[in-house]
Amino acid sequence: MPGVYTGLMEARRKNPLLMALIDPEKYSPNAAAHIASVLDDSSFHAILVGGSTAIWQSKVDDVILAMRKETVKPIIIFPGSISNLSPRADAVLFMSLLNSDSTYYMIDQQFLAAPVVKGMGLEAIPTAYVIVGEGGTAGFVGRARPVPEDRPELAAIYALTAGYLGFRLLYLEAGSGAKKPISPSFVEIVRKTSPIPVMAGGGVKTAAQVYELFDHGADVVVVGNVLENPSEANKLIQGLKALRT
Ligand code: 1GP
Repeated sequence: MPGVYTGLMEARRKNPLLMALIDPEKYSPNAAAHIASVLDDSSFHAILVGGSTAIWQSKVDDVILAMRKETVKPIIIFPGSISNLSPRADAVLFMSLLNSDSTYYMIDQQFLAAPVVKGMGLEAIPTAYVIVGEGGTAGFVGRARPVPEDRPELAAIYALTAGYLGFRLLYLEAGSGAKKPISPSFVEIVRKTSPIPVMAGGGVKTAAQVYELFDHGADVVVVGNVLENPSEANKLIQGLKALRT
């Protein structure tokens, strides 16, 4: 059986990828189970679980266990901190926040987390995390020096750096609940330089926005907040059905 990263990259050869972000602070196990069953019958390729603030681990375990019963899609931790880890997941985006002013978010927390990830048996997917624009809570908590929205060439240099350092994904983050997503032209400029697949997330609400980011080269688009509103989530999922071919 291929690993999670390998499986996703195989899927990427056919279509760009969609990932749903579930923040365990915002979902009860029942609500998480419900959204997982909806996502299981959708074009989404994987479910990310995490948020920017700390959370106790048993809550993360409960949310993942509840989702596990409803979906066969890979469940990947998107950690805000070491407390977001859970052995119930399939993998973890083992992230370094490259444009943080603090070594804590670049390497210190990863140092603390590495033995835990190993002990939990999680597949670690080396991911370079770069905050763009307003950056939201992730930018605030992570002490980021966000890349200005009109300077995509700086993010392209981060992409090159991340590739040379051996990261396997680059995540461009506008911040959860951002007023607008990272612009498609920004993603396009980064993608032209990036030696590794580019993820974009933060503020994506509609299928049209997802398609636009895909058209401009995003390998992965992440949506989170919009899934918390059942009617908006349904509209988004229906609008993305064309990806299922
Ligand atoms: C946040 O990029 C993700 O880390 C998703 O953002 O919640 O705004 O969709 P939204």
